[in-house]
Amino acid sequence: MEEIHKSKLFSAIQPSGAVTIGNYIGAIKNWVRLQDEYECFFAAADLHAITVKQEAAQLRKNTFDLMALFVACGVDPEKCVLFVQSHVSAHCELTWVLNTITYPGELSRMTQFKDKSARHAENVNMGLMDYPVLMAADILLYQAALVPVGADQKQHLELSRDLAMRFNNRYGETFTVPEPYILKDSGARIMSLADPSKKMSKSDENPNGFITMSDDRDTILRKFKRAVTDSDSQVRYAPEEKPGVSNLLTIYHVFTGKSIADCEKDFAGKGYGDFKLAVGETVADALAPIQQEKARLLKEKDYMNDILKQGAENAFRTARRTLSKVYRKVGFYSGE
Ligand code: ATP
Ligand code: LTN
Repeated sequence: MEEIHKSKLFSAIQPSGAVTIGNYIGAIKNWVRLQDEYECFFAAADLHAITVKQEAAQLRKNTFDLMALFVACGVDPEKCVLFVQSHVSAHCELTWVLNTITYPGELSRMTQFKDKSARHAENVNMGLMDYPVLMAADILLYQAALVPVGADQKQHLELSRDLAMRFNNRYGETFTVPEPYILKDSGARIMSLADPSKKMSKSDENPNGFITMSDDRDTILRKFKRAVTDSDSQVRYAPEEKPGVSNLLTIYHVFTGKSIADCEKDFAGKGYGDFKLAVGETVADALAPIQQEKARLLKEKDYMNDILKQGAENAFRTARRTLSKVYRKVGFYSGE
């Protein structure tokens, strides 16, 4: 039988805290949708996570937890390569080479670097600045054609594309130039429930701003009940004028699968109280089976460790091919 070569896809999430429904909607949910069409590589980006302070035991736990969550959300380890970034040393090795074609100015003007440097002023380190180069190495190692992420990662992906093109120009065709896959609608950027002008983020100091994938039903209902809306009382999608309500409508639309127009119709003539309760119940109902499956997987330690071991081996096989090519192109002596 003729072998069909699928295009490759790479994405990752940092094990830097509890995953939010923003991460789920902007990233994981799309991975599940794309996994049949592409040859997929998904990682827990622990090398990225240490660019801000992490507690070692917590990082280890978060990493295992994140991998169980991927599987519980429907990322199929039979179809996709699932692995921990630090298990494949090629990520650091390619980062070094890419560093030599990256200009400091390209990194110091990155929005995320500026934000995180301001938030972690006591720990502005070279890793934080080099974060986007490591991300480019992740993507380029696997010759990924597509990278599904939330809108906040767009600038980093542009750098990955620039570095791929720059390397190809300087040393000859080596890397696939990756395309971002970012949702067109507002699902690409789920906003904080407490302040709809800010993106929902797992490292927000106000836990009322985000819903995590492991929040229980009461917590979910309580957080939605407190969600910031506006002084009007119409449930209508208008992101500029009504950012809070529009964000809740987006969340409801994603978890019900109904169109935004149909979601608005569900609440015609109803007040914000009913609306927020319905959004909360919908999210709690959708998360319950994922939470149950994750709890089961966390107990299946051998099974999960096998997936990660196999994943690292498979990832390494692909990564090594690219890294050897890079080493040859830049002129490293191979002993042959
Ligand atoms: P941190 O707050 O620690 O920086 P984060 O919540 O932004 O973390 P990441 O690990 O940086 O999470 O992101 C994982 C994925 O989730 C990325 O693809 C990112 O674009 C996406 N993502 C993060 N926040 C949102 C959001 N609010 N809406 C949609 N997608 C998001
Ligand atoms: N920086 C990403 C996580 C990440 C990533 C990647 C995403 C690390 N490496 C490669 C896509 C491709 C983030 O979402 N904060």
